[in-house]
Amino acid sequence: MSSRSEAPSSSDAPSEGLIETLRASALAELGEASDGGELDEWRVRYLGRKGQLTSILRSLASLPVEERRTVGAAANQLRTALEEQLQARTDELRNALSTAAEQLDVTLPGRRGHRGGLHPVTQTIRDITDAFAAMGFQTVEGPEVELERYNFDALNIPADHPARDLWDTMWVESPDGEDRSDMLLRTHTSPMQARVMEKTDPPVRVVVPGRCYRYEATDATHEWCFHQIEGLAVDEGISFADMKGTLYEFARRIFGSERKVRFRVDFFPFVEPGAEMAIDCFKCNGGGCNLCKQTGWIEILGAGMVHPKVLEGVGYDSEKYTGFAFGMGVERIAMLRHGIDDVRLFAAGDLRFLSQF
Ligand code: YSA
Repeated sequence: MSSRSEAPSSSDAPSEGLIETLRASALAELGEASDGGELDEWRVRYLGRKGQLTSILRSLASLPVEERRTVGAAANQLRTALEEQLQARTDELRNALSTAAEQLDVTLPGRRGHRGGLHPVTQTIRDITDAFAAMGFQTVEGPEVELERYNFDALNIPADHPARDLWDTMWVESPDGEDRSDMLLRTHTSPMQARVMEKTDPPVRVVVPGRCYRYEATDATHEWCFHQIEGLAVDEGISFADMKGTLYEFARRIFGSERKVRFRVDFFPFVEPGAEMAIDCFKCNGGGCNLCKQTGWIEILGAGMVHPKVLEGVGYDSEKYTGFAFGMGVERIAMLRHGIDDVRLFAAGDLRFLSQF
């Protein structure tokens, strides 16, 4: 509240003028009181035992009889008026408060908060690495900006080898714009084979999830940036049968025990022999449909026995140690598991798509 009137001093003889002055200041201050505490202070200031109006009423006795009658009537009339105004202001503030309370309806049901979730590619990576962890494979990660040496040379893919055409490459420039020519965005996760073996003596059992990049046009099954999971097992006496058993078990855990698995010969310069693995199409159960391009089979990964040159390149004795390796596309597997028909949906950032997983 702003201005407050002084209490009438003993030298101020009660008069009708003084009462009118008091009425004006009391009503102005009452209008400014905005809560119960301020109303109570106001009441004490004007109507309390030592309040300003009470003091006037007490000092009426000192007035001559005629004056006492008129001034006393005015003071009593002011007391009644102030009491009524106090009640009115109290009601007014109470109503304002209850209106605000009505606007906040605490009985309404709460608004559901948005709950985040894992991206379907992340979920698929976790499911696959968990399946391999149960078979003794450790998960490791490696650089996405890779040296040409690991991406190609260490994998038995020399500069003039036609297999380099399979992996259209994004080469990396140094910050000053110079072409580094020996650095690239890895085209597959296979460079981690040599990186892991250089640092580890056999036995080796690892899976390597991560992003890969290829300079190619995108379509429903090809992205320029996608994920692979590499697998590598090297030890004494590892055979093709171990590879098949491991990959069968992976397929059973990820796609269910009712799926059939097919191996066929394939070529990769860093394996000998090489294979591709397919599962029977779960949409048509192998009968042939648009999903499996009428073949009844869906290819899910490339694999093979690690080429002796790759083992020797990292200093392993290829007479003593053998191993198998494989590489699978994570988006393609997620597409198969969830019936998604376009790989580009994964990176489009559309919550209508992502919130389904
Ligand atoms: C083969 C033998 C081994 O011993 C180890 C690994 C491999 C795999 C090899 N490094 C490789 O990259 N083969 S691949 O070019 O055929 O790709 C493997 C998988 O990645 C494909 O089956 C597919 O699922 C996925 N892929 C490839 N290009 C893709 C893609 N997914 C989305 N977009 C693309 N552009």
